[in-house]
Amino acid sequence: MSRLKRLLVLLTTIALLIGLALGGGALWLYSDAKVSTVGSTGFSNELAVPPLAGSTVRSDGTRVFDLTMRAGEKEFTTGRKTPTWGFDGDYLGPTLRAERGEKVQVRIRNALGEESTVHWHGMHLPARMDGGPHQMVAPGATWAPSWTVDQPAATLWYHPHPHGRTEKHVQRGLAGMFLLHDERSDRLALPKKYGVDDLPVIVQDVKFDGAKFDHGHKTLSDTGFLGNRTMVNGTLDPYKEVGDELVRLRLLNASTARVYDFGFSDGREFALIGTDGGLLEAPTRTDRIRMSPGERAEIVVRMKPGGKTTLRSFPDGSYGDFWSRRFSGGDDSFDVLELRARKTLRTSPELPAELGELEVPDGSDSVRGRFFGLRTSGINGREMRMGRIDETITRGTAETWTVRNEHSTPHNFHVHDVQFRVLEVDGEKPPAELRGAKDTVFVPGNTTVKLAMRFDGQADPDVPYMYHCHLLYHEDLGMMGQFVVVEKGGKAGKVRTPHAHTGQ
Ligand SMILES: [Cu+2]
Repeated sequence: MSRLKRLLVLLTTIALLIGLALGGGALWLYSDAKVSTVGSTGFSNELAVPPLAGSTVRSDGTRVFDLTMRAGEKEFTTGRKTPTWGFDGDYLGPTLRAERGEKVQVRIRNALGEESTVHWHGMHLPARMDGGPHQMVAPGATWAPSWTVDQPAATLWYHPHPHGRTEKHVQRGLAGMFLLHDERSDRLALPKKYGVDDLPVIVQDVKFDGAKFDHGHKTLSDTGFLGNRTMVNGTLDPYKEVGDELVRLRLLNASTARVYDFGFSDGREFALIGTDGGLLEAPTRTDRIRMSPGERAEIVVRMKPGGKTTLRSFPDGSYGDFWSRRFSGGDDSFDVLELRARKTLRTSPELPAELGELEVPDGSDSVRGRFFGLRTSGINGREMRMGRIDETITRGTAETWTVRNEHSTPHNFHVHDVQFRVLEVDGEKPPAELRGAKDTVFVPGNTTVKLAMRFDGQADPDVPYMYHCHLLYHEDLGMMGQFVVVEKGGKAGKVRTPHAHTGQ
């Protein structure tokens, strides 16, 4: 063989080997990306139920809660102490409960070594009480926002919102539920014994490296952290014994990037009774509910005496191409929570045919539209800037927002202060699970949603609310924008660069 020929053979062989290695690597990454705990979960731990937060009522009627953000450690597995953060306890926080019309105040003490915030996700309240990145709480300081609850009964939640560090703060354990009830919900024959037939179900995916959390992002995953197992209310492999025929689960996806498609292992149907912003007008029967990070759903499941069923998250092939689906968790499945019914069950009344009243506008009185194009690099081509107001909205008006995911990476969209109605998904009427009041909506790759919302709170030209992708890695990267609500004819003020609140 000539020298040239030998060289060609050598180069071809090298190219082939590199090709094989790359192909093999891609194949390995592809198959390694899929996670399932279905059938391999022992359900050996009794589900923890976050305690109801204590409160005092001041002479003016204000209900006052106290919460302390602090570091701790928790034995998720016996004998292994994991460094964590929590509100009052080691991990997560107590469940706050208040009634519509009540004035509430929450005194947040920051006993962490770094500044953070607490945002009231889903709550309708003045911008300066919102707990976004403009209301930082310095280490050692106490921040005490107060507002009047003025929205229907709902399953809301609270979590930190420091700009650029939200993923870390939530992952370490800072999250809790905030339940609202009202006269109407009090009258309805729904399961409502907290921790008995009305269960908070805070779902998070986790990964451990020995005793410690492993918060690393997987290669090729562009949505953020994806764990290899799930826990509920901070309990790994959880089971819950139930003694009622009907059990209400208040599902909260408190994961930072993972989308779940919940159903039951035996395929049983359940009633969906509420979404982010409260009760639906009527229960709707289904066997699946898809939830992206930050979303809530209230479902009611019927148990048989002595029966068992498992809340499972199923693979969801309905979003993204096969590549992005695999690397954003769409092919994964989890056994999340086992429900074990006692041999004798208390009889539950049938679900009411009518539930809540939707207070979200239907788009017919929208005075203007806005467009939000989503890409991981930013919204409408811009990265979040703390000192820039992106949108100025007139108080008392309704608007229609069109949100388009402009590439194949999954995103979702959360708007502070308001609840919205999903008018359309890709031009079609939305599925039943999106027909209630929402504050967070999944926006799969190359999908467009239309949302109608009304801004009827206090005007404040100087303090913005946020809208953003609630996949926390994306949010931290700057997939977020700011809006102010002003009186008619008003202008956005000047947003001050925030100083951490240091009041005691
Ligand atoms: Cu996103």
